[in-house]
Amino acid sequence: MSDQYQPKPEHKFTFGLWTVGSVGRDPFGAPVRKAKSPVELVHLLAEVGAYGLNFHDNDLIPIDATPVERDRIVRDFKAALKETGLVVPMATTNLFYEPVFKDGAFTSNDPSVRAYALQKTMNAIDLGAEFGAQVYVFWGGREGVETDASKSGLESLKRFREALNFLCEYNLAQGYKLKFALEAKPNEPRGDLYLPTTGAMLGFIETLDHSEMVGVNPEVAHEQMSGLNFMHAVAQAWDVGKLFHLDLNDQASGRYDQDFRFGSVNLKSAFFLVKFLEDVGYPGSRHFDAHAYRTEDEEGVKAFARGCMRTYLILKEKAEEWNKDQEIQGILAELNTDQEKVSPLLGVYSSEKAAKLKARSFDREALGNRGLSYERLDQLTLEVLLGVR
Ligand code: GCO
Ligand code: MN
Ligand code: MN
Repeated sequence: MSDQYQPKPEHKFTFGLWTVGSVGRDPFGAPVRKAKSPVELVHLLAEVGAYGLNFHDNDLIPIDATPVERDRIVRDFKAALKETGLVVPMATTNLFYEPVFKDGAFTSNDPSVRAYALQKTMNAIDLGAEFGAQVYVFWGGREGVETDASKSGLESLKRFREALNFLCEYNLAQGYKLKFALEAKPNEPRGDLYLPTTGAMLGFIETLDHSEMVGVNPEVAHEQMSGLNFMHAVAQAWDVGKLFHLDLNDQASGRYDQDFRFGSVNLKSAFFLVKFLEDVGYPGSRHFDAHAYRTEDEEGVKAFARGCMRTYLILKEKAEEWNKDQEIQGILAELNTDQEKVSPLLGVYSSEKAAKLKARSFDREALGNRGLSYERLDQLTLEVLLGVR
């Protein structure tokens, strides 16, 4: 095993406590693995070489814990982090598990539920800040409907906006400087979830009072569930300075939310994603929001976690190879040459450019006849990935 695929802190690999902590329960079957305490999970993640971990409030503190229990758990958890050197870059709130949230949290019709959701989130933000989190994720787990008879789509957006505006002010008032990252998902566990894609979230963010504080947390599986190209969503978020965090996993299109090991299904998509993140120098966590197959025991969970990180690092190496490959770069250079020296007419508008462009004649047929070599380019990409270049 080559050492270059060993995870190191500089790679910023993180896992949710709920990911390696998953006991393998699903709608059809009971848990298959024993629940581990947060402290045990810290040690498991340290053993496999992760840099950090993230949690929902109730992954760490049971919802009915007394203040004394809370303090003890926080103390033990901090000690485990100190011992292992693991950090907590992101935290979030569980606003989906308890029956009180069966019809959503911030978008519930019931003002008491909306108020409770705000209270729970402020407490969870305090908890995240106490552990030094810099990013706070909002996944609207049950912000949605089964029937549109139940809630107004417009009113729900207003309620969600109102809650985020409130919490942005709270973040400012407490001096936490957290960045908020909104995570989109098209459906599951609700029939339809509001703001189903990263693009929808990016549009919504611009309507917030403190839009500068709010970005996105795109998840591979969630865009792929919608049949979308994940890397394109990530590129759009990056382009507008909103890629605050991201959830890596994998998923076959059109299925339930599978949360598979990173790279295990759509290898080529995973490759272009890693290449994008590395090429632009994305500075944030490489967070895995996935879990081991239900067939696995503890060793399988470790193999799953190691596999996520190892695949990322292998793909990172492949991206470097791809970038250095002479034939690939030759094709790209050829495709981008300005054969007819028209570049000066592009870019920022001027009346002269417009006039010159209108006066110019283009050989439409010749342009249309040009072969683009994308077949060769894609085959070369596959050969880089398959290790035969
Ligand atoms: C899911 C989501 C969650 C969130 C997590 C953090 O489909 O269940 O991806 O795992 O990412 O709740 O907000
Ligand atoms: Mn998910
Ligand atoms: Mn997620």
